[in-house]
Amino acid sequence: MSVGETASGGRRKPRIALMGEFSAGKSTLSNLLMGQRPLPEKVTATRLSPVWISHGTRAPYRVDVDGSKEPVTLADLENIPVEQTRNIRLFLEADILEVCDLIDFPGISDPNMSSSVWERMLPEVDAVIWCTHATQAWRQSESAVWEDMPQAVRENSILLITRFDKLNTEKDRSRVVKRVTRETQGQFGAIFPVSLLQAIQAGEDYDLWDASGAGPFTAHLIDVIERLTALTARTELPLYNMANLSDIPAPVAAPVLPRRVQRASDSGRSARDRAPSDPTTDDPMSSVDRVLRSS
Ligand SMILES: Nc1nc2c(ncn2[C@@H]2O[C@H](COP(=O)(O)OP(=O)(O)OP(=O)(O)O)[C@@H](O)[C@H]2O)c(=O)[nH]1
Ligand SMILES: [Mg+2]
Repeated sequence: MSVGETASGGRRKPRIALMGEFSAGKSTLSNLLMGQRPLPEKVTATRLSPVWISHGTRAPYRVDVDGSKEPVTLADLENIPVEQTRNIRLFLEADILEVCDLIDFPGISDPNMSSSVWERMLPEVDAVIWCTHATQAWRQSESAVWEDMPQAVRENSILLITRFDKLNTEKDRSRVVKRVTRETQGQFGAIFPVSLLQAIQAGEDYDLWDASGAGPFTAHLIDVIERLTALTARTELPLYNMANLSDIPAPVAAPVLPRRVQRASDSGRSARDRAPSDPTTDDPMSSVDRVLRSS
């Protein structure tokens, strides 16, 4: 699929990539946001092409580097030839996919995989949720990749310090957040520490959900999607292809936001009214979905 082309033929949705080092929690996060677990979450690095996930019921397929398409099965994702595959297209009926596409990237510095496997997908991207391991946060390899990211993408991106439960003392936690904040100054729209493990375990417990970091993060994510929706209404070209947001043509008319992307706070309901969900039950409503629904 070429840059700017939409799966449905309609106006395209913002495309949010999940990026970072291997095992940082990219696939776990994609699954958490979708409230379903189609992507493998592995202790060891997975060798998987970028998985571009959109709303719908179409059968999955792979897009070869030459542009040809071929049906694939979910159970067989890990046997798809990585170097020859541009991306895997997956269609699911998760609520979050009604307002954005998610692209689950492979780890950035897998020695067994050429970086072109993920680099060739970058021009499709509007924003990134970058997952960095709390115990080795913001390595040189991560900062090197981020340095090359256009400002238009950076300012709409979120840095998630994942696996935060692996830091045992308050002193360690505060030190990591301070250092990463200092080292990435001005390079992300926002930074959040999060334990995806605790977010999954939180179930319907709001206090645990907020304490995991997932509450503040998902509230911010809704703001980002709202902003991106306004931007992508003005251009078919993904923001990666813009040096600056000022390159986007001015709006002809104020974009009309889908109801689901309206701020949750507009409804006058507090975060406490919005229940997180447990992706371990096959409930298709993820935490973000519920926040969107409550608007
Ligand atoms: N303790 C803890 N484990 C986590 C957390 N997030 C993810 N994990 C675990 O880390 C492992 C790797 O997670 P994935 O989601 O597969 O990581 P990934 O970034 O997609 O990894 P690759 O696709 O291989 O690059 C899995 O075993 C997850 O359960 C977290 O916040 N805390
Ligand atoms: Mg993964």
